[in-house]
Amino acid sequence: MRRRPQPTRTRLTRAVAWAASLLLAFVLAPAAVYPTEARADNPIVQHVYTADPAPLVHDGRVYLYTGHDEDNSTNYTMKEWRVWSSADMVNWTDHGSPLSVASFSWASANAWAGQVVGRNGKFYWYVPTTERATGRMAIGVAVSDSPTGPFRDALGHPLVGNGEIDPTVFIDDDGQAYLYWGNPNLWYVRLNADMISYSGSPAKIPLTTAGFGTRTGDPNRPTLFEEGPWVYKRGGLYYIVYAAKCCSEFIAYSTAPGPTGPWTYRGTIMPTQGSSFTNHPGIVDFKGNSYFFYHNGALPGGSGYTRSVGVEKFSYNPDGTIPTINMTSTGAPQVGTLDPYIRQEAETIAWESGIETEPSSEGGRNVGYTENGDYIKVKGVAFGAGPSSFTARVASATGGSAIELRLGGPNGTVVGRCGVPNTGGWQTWTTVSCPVGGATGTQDLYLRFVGGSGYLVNADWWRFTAGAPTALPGRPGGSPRERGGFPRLAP
Ligand code: FUB
Repeated sequence: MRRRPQPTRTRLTRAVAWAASLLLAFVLAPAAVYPTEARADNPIVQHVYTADPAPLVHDGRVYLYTGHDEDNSTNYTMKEWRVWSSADMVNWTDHGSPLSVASFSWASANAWAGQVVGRNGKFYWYVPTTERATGRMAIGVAVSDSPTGPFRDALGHPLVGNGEIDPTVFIDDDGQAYLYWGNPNLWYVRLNADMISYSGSPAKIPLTTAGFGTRTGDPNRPTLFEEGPWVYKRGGLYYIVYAAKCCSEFIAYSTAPGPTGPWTYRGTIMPTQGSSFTNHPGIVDFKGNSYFFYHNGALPGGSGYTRSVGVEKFSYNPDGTIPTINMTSTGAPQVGTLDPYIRQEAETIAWESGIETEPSSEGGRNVGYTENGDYIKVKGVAFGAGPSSFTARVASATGGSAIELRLGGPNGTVVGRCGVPNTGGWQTWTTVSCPVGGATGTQDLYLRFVGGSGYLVNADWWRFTAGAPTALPGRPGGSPRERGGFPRLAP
């Protein structure tokens, strides 16, 4: 039997668990009275640090591409890019890392801020990374048939390289695509329809104070433009949103009547906030709302080099200007609900404490490294008239563990308890089921892992089955222990 090593938990995971235990003391006492727990949903991801958000809307989901600040990073220790997706802006599925510095044979380090755009049924990921031959930053492009990858280097060499960073790509209504990037300058070049080559030479956008505001105190950089451009068009107006001033940065924007200008400075979107000296914008419309993505240092251990991505909903002013948007810990409201009667990936998470994710031998990813009391919150689960049972795909190399199903909070009402046997290995999968009672309406669901010491349960996916409870504890069909000892049924 292959035993999974029991690595030391990351500082981030321990820190989040510590923060969660503090939170329990202050938040969960009221939660015991009020079943709907008011709970932070920013940062979007808690089990790894994330940075440099780039959202993409495709086929009813928002895909979020980020960098990954390694634990204990003290100077942009970033080896890979990550992908997340959501159908409701609060429950985010972890798709892992389909692109890394190692994906580019010509690159040596630094998985910095990129963006993915879709065209002709393919997805193109433009990233800045260090070119080994020159030691300077260059822009690479990777391609995939799926928004979640796998992505492969489209060229085998940089698309363009001049030592500057932070590519953003915009495709105009006439089909012309533009690649913009830069720090300290702001460059653009016209991309060809193949999205992996360009016409003409890179050109500088004039950084005038009328176009990009006035910076004081740095004669080399007279305007506010610093880095991280994000270009898009709305209602005939072109927007460029960017990190301004340094350091600490804030987020500003300019508008223009065309994709190359002339630009007019429009002011601040997000003031300097949030314990990170950088910030980075990404804006999309999704299901009728507008969303602003950014990063800060809000997680335990967070800083300018251990950042995490958040999202806020906003509305444009009637004249097309963008209001001031502040960072919050509550984040964007949920769009719709989550259907518990179809397969849900265990790594679809609104909030968690203590868990990590890893590649699953059955494809995709699984939740793992769970210890006693660790939990996953899934927000706004539409139980309706209520389920009769819960089914999960699990693996474990230890016995006597269970997944508790709780409502409203990690210590909330128990509506089911599914025992998890020793399956013979952490990637040896079996399906377990248990009865459920008392889960009706729309509720926040907590999957809480309980058992002895050490790692307990890996979970790949789960779903509920609708209907009145049928297999009660103590009746034929499996012992209460096998089914996890379901404690009680609600009236
Ligand atoms: O994450 C590395 C760099 O920090 C990005 O490329 C910049 O936008 C800043 O966020």
